[in-house]
Amino acid sequence: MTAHDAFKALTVETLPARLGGLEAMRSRVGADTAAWRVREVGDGNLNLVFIVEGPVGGVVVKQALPYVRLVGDSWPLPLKRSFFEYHALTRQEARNPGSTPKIFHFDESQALIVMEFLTPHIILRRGLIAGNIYPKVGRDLGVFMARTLFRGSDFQMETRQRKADLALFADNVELCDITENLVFSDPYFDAKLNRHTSPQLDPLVAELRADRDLKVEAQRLKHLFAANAETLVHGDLHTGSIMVTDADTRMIDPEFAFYGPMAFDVGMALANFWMAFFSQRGHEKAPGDREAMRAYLLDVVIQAWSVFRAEFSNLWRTKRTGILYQKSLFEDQDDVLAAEQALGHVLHQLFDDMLGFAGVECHRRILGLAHNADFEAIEDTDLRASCEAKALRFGRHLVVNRRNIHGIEEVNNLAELIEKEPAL
Ligand code: SR1
Ligand code: MG
Repeated sequence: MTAHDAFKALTVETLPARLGGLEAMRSRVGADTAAWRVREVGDGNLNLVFIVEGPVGGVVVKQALPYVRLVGDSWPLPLKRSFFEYHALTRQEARNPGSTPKIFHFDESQALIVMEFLTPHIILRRGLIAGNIYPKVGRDLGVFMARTLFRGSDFQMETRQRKADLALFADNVELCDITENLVFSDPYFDAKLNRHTSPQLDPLVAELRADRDLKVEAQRLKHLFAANAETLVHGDLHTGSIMVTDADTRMIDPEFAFYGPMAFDVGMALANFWMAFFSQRGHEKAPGDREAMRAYLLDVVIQAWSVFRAEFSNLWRTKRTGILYQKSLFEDQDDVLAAEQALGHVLHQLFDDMLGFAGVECHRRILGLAHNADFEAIEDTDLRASCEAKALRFGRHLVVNRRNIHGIEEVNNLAELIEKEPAL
């Protein structure tokens, strides 16, 4: 394919002929395309994903479609999201080596990326639903968030370069628009594409949609999301965007990347562990048999947040080379305490904002268009609704009361209390 070929979606049948000439494929899969085995494995909301295996090895081919896969061609979506995913992956890899799949080839006109086939990794969300414990994930996630978020910001980056990057990613308008609507607005009114477990959740949904404080706070968070171009965020960092083994953690799918608030990635990521926590009751085969899993999930939250804080603080002290909180004003004047005081303010604000973003993420996964399998896989709808109701109440508390919460343990205590109470 040349750079100017018109876009055409790949199929299992056409992929070998269309990609068989690429050195990136031949060297990693094998030169004889007749020996390639191609599977379409994408079950996400937006794209096609193929695993291609052959005598030499395997790769993943991800291709964007010109519409939202979850909804169909009635919702067009530009192919350029693949360009943003490619550029986000290269930046994340540079900022935290080994944390993303390796990229072997990018074709902008075909909106496709050939990348490392991560095996035996599985999508973290699936593992958590199955009740698996991954010992490294909290730590790895904390490090990833601290490094990518700090290093893409004016805390570290040379400001001309950061502004150029900000301009590059500013064109990811349509993906931002999805988040702006699906996360921050649709859950709070009767939007067309919304759905929820009905009739069980109907009274609670009506209560939340009539909750003035909640709606105002959700819009303040949307304001922050849209107006605070602080760093290059992943933009969709949930447990479906993380692939794991016991020993390895990789972050995938940053097609929603743009310059936004640091706290957005952290809040979205932690919210998905809290939702996994609230969903566990629905996956029990015998009463209480997910107790250890619940404890593990809260522990991941503690680990991810404390490692994030520690690594962020380490970068603050050793790599603060950008235009913000210059060392020339603080350390260079022998005023280390001032630098520490400023760090405290930054982390405090980040914590408050993170809780707010976590709260709206809980709401949108239960009330909006894009639900998560943690709850959807619970077949008994009464049981599912009871798990979801707890996550909704938890989310409401985070959004509305976030400024009066003083530590991550307090949030986990609240989650435990809500989880034990009757929900509906
Ligand atoms: C229409 S896209 C719905 C959701 O899928 C993606 O993974 C993002 O989370 C988005 O909000
Ligand atoms: Mg995705």
